[in-house]
Amino acid sequence: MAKPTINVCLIGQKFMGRTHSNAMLKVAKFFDLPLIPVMHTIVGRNKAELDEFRERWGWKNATTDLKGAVNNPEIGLVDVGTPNNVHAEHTIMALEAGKHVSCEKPLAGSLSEARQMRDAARKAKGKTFVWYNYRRVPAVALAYQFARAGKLGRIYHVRAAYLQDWAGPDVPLIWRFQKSVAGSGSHGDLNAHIIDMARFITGDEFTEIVGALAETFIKERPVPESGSKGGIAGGASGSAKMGKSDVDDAMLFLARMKSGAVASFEATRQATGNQNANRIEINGDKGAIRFNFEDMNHLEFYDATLPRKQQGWTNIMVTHGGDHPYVANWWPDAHIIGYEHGFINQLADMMKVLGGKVPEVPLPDFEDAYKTQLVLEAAMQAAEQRRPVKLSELPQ
Ligand code: SOE
Repeated sequence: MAKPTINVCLIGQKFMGRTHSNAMLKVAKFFDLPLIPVMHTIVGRNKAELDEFRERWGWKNATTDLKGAVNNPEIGLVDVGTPNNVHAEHTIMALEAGKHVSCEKPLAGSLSEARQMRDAARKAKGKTFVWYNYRRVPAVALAYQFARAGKLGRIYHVRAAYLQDWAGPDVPLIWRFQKSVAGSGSHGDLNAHIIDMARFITGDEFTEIVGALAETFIKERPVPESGSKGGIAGGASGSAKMGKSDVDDAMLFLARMKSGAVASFEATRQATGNQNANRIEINGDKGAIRFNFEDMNHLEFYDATLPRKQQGWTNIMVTHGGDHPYVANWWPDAHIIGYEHGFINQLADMMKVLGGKVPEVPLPDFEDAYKTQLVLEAAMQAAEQRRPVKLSELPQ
C-alpha cells in the first residue's frame, strides 16, 4: 500500500541545498518511514541555476516566486537552506502559511530574529525543526545515550572546539564574512554546532559566559566576482577589489552550566591542519567521551568505574547495527558512513515526527534552537564588552 507523502519546498540550492536534496532522494530508500518526502519545488533567485539544479536533483518544479511556492496549498513542509539573514523572513512566511518548517543552523544571524522565529513557531500549527545535523552522527547520538544512561555521571567539564582551516586570505568575501548576512563568522557557523552538541549530549543548559575573545585575522578579502557557491568549497573567484570582513575568524569563550559544569569553546577557520575537526570531550565523575568529526565513525569512551589498573580509552567503532543509533539502516559493521548520512538520518527523524512517531534521538525545534542562540549572543556580548554576561540578562 502506498505510503502517505508530504510535498516539500526547498529554498536555497547551494551547499545546504545539495545536502538536503540528497537526503530527500535517499531517505525512503534506507528508512521505513510513516511519511515520504516528495521533492516538489526548489526555490532560488537565479532561474538558469535553478533549472540546472532541478534537473540534476530531480525536483518537480523550480521557481523564483518564493511567496507563491511557500503559499502553494500542495506544499506541506518548507525547508530553508538559505543564508542566516533571511531565515526569519522565509520561516515566518512559511509558518504563517500553515506549513511545517525546517531551517538550517544557526536559527538566525541575530538573537532578535531568532526570537521572532521562536515566537512565530509558538503561534503556528506547523512543527519546526533545525538542521543541527551532528546530533545524528551515530557516534554523537551514542554519546548522548551514554550520558543519559549515567555512564559519565556528574559532568565536570565540556571541552569543545570546531576547527577549520579553509579561510585563507585568497578566499573571497563570500556571505560568511559579511555580518549583515551571516550575523557572525566562525562563531555562529561553528560554535553553534558545538553549543548544540554540548546541550544535546549533557541535557545541561548554559548560565553564564565568563569571558570571550573574538579575532578577525584577515581584515580584508577579495570581493567575489561570480556568485559564490556559498559553501566552504569556494566556487567564488575574487576580484582585485578588496572588501572589509566584519566578522570573527575565531571566537573562544569560557562558560558555566546549570549543573555546575564548566565549559570551554573554540571556533575558528584558521586552525591550520584541522580541516573539519568538530571536536568535543566531556568529563564526568564516572566516565568521559571524546569525539572528532574527522574520525566520525568512532567514539572514545573512558569508563572510570573500572578498577584503575583496567582504565583506559576505548575507541568504539560506532557502526554496529544491532546497538548503535541509525546504523541498522545503513551498512554492516565497519562499513563506515559519511557527512551526508547525518542529514539523511535527520530527515528520517523529521518524517517520523511528522508521521506521529518518535525520533531516534531528540530533534531541535525553534524553541530548543533559541537556547543555543542565547549562548551565541551572550558570548558575542562578552567579547565586545570584555565582561562576563549572564544568559538571564538576555530576552528569554
Ligand atoms: C562551513 O563552516 C560549514 O559548511 C558549516 O556551515 C557546516 O554547518 C558544517 O557542517 C561544515 O562546515
